[in-house]
Amino acid sequence: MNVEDVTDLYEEFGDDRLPPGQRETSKFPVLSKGSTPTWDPETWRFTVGGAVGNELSLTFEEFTDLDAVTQRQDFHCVTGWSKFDCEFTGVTFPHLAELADVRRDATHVMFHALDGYTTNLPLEDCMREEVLFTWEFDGEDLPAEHGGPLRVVTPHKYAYKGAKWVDGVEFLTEPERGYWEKRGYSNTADPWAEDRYS
Ligand SMILES: Nc1nc2c(c(=O)[nH]1)N[C@H]1C(S)=C(S)[C@@H](COP(=O)(O)O)O[C@H]1N2
Ligand SMILES: [Mo]
Repeated sequence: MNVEDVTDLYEEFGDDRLPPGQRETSKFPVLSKGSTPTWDPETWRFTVGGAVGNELSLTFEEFTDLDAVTQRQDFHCVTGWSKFDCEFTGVTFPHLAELADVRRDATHVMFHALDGYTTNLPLEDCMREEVLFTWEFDGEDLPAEHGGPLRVVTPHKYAYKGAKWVDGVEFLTEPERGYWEKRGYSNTADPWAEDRYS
């Protein structure tokens, strides 16, 4: 499969690929607020709702049948580590937004996950090709502890903006805060501005 290298996206935000205050690691640590949730492929649905013209409810098979891309991206955790050159396969956020026929009054997005985690972003921060709903990491099924069956990755933001075990996207007409955004982590989460805390 063709792999698109998007690791140069940092040029939009800062001078260095490694954001300030981060150190590079080759490991892939796991950070979850609780334990890894189980999922049942029979009942699991990925739902899209809120300010959309076309609500979606997709099985995992239907989701992975959508048009997918593979990208090489960097991953920045707010706790100070960055992992370069992660290969993720998935559906881009703009593609999903198009399928859901997002309404013109939508301004913000809330992601929902199986463990009760939520995270929010302005719509414009989501409407980028690098924001992926991914089920494959480095050519293998995304490991459960890293968010399998499906997670979001946000290489232009600290990784808490990417919901693991994502099963819902809600388009909002006003801002709301997610799990960590209510508990002191930055609402904006720009790694190159070191927006770690609010
Ligand atoms: N559903 C869910 N998504 C989540 C979290 C979580 O606890 N639950 N933790 C977030 C945080 S704080 C980080 S740093 C990344 C960690 O991803 P990783 O465990 O794959 O390294 O997932 C984010 N997404
Ligand atoms: Mo984190």
